[in-house]
Amino acid sequence: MLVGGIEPDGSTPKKEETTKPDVLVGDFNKDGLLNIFDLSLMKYFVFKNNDEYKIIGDFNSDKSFNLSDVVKFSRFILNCDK
Ligand SMILES: [Ca+2]
Ligand SMILES: [Ca+2]
Repeated sequence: MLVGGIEPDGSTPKKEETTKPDVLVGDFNKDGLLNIFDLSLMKYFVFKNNDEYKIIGDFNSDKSFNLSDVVKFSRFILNCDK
């Protein structure tokens, strides 16, 4: 999957691929919403080394899935899911 911006052959990728991956980041249960259920799953999966969760769990876009993503996602959920 393309994460950076320019394809190896120099072509410009489609716009939607540059802005976000084909999964909703943080949507661990894949219901199209970001809420406390995803946070629970994120906390569970953060200790698993699985490439699928590396993409979906990278909430702060630093290309790795770790506790800093969980912290940021927690704040996001607490501010938005009242
Ligand atoms: Ca969800
Ligand atoms: Ca991250």
